[in-house]
Amino acid sequence: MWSNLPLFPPRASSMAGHVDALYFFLVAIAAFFTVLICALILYFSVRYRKERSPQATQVHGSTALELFWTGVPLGIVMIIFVWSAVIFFMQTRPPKGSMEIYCVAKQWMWKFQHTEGQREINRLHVPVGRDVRMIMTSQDVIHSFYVPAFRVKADVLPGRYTSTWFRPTKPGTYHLFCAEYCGTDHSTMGGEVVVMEPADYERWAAGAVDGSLASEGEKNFQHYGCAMCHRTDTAGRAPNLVGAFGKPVLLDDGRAMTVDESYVRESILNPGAKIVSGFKNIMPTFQGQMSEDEVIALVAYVKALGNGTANPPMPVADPNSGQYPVTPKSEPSAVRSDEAPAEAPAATSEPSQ
Ligand SMILES: [Cu+2]
Repeated sequence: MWSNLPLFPPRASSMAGHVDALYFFLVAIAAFFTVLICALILYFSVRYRKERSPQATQVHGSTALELFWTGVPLGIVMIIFVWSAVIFFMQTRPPKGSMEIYCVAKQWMWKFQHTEGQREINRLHVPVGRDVRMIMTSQDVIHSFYVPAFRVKADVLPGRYTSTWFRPTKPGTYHLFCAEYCGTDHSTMGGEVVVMEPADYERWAAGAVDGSLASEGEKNFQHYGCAMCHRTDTAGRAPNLVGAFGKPVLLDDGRAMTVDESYVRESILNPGAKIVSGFKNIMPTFQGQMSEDEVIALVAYVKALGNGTANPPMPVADPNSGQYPVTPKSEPSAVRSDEAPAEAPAATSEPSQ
């Protein structure tokens, strides 16, 4: 019934029913008290008008009344609080096994990158019935990813990843908005989400021309010389990234944390922030040298190294000697070579798998 009301956007995600139910409850509570108070004002205005003037009885203190008008509102707001919290937790915790799509917002467009390699601007294709997790960042100011039909809205901030998720339930095309005023053309910063049948989506995603996002990250990994230190053997000057993603890691200050997208991003752009125990703070920052898109591809590659779906980095020859180091250098250089590292020859004594 409500879905036909033009005041409301279509309900096209698993979250929409929950959000609407809470919303209608809030409206119902507000309507009930509005009507109740208006009716009482009218009734008392007539009942106690001056011409009839029955004398009002003054009441001083009533424990029962105090308990009633404290207890009832308390009960109502606690219901609202618990109900909202349940929905909030549902909304902020993507189900395990969600497919992941990266998003970079900028003035004034939405860029999306699928792990299969598809890139889109202001248009997002997703399959119906799948949990979709958005991993988002901004290239400039604060934006907000808002799809009314999914009842999903999440801020997109520069300098960090934020994330949200949804499960589309109906194929169709739905509005995408930026819901945070972000400058002159904020109002044009929108697009559409196209929800497709799974088979159609597979066909669409298979059309990627440049290979997967992780394979693009692998190229960046070689290009920026990451493989010189992040080696797959124990001789590396930096942690081995194979199998690292999603696992706990011990830092040199004794803290433990899980390797997630935000940690990988921070380690690229601010490498000294969280050093893995047993390693030195020698990595140069790539802040200002890599675009958010390149960082995202690297994050996707490190993630794929974590679950074994990507090729491990190829060993890279030492730029000075041309040799493949077998022992860690005693005084590692803190300066990155600006030249792209040499391609590794096919035959090598290093373990390459
Ligand atoms: Cu915006």
